[in-house]
Amino acid sequence: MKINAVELRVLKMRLLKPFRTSFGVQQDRYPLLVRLEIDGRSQWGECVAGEGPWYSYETVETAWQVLKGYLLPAVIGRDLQNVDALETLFAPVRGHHMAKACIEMALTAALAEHARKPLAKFLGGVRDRVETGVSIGIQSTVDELLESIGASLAQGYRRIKVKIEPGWDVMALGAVRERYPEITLMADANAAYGLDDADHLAQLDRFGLLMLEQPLAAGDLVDHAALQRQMRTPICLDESIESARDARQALQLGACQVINIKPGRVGGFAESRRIHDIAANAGVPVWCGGMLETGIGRACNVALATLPNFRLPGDISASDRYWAEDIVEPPFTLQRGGTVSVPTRWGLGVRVKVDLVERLTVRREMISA
Ligand code: OSB
Ligand code: MG
Repeated sequence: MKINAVELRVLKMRLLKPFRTSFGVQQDRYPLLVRLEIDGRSQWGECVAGEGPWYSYETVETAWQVLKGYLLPAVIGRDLQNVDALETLFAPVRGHHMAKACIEMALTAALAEHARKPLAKFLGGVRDRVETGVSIGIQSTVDELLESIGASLAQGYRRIKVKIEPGWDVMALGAVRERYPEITLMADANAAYGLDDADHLAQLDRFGLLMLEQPLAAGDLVDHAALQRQMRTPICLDESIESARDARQALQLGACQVINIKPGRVGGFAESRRIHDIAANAGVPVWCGGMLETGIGRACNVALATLPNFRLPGDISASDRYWAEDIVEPPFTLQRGGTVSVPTRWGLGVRVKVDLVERLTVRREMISA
């Protein structure tokens, strides 16, 4: 397969509700999309980089520059029979896994289409629906939090993740547990704490959380291991795991008992698969995180979550939790048992609404040889 050219676009899309985490509030999302011209057809992909360098050092702007300046010149016009060839060409660029991932995932979808398989089957998936949950942002009041959880449960979601930060943790989760003693509940701190907070965080043990996601800074594997020794709640790593090497070292250190895999964060499907296998061999479950994706990135996440060691519900909510109108057809909808169905069409499995994408585009550029 040959990538003849790549179109980069940034869209502007308003989230239905502002999303607040320990690193800030987001109301508008500016997804970076790529459209590969490959063997005479178009293959869409999505980069998960955020608008500012909060969750990661990567941003929409850095991804655009690294794609345009380094990654795309290395691959445009080359014959690529598989993803290994792409990874080899990308290897000289240090980091920037989000920029790399959007091309890797788009190429994989194109290879799946070429092999006349749905992406999930092409990846080796074993499920036709995936379990999902919701990620609930930091609210102004406990009443609003309880209301938001109630609404999600009423819609059929079965796992609730609550964003926390210092000042919005023990009290908020205590109120949730009092109202909903039985729900599958977890918390995500997005790196808002330090090891000095270990005693405070250990108070979360009494809430029977499924896990505590990324309590400490991304680089603090050793401190996560120390914290895990001081609390019963399983620690899950998100920001800390950018590669299979990170996963291997985190597990060796005892820094976590669960891993959140976002293919867009780790460089794509191939690296996700490596992390999946390392975790499986260690008896550690993984689940698929989300980055407020459009239907394009969501289709990739759904496909990945069909692999066997994705044993916990993902942050893969339905399209209507984020967008008034998704840019793919059909949109992702919530099915019985709090699941999302895996597309069965070849390749990415959803059709991109090109006219809508066109209307939402705020920046575009064609990169060719
Ligand atoms: O930490 O998992 C996270 C969204 C943006 C950046 C980081 C995270 C999140 C979420 C939302 O929690 C997950 C989703 O529903 O897409
Ligand atoms: Mg997270």
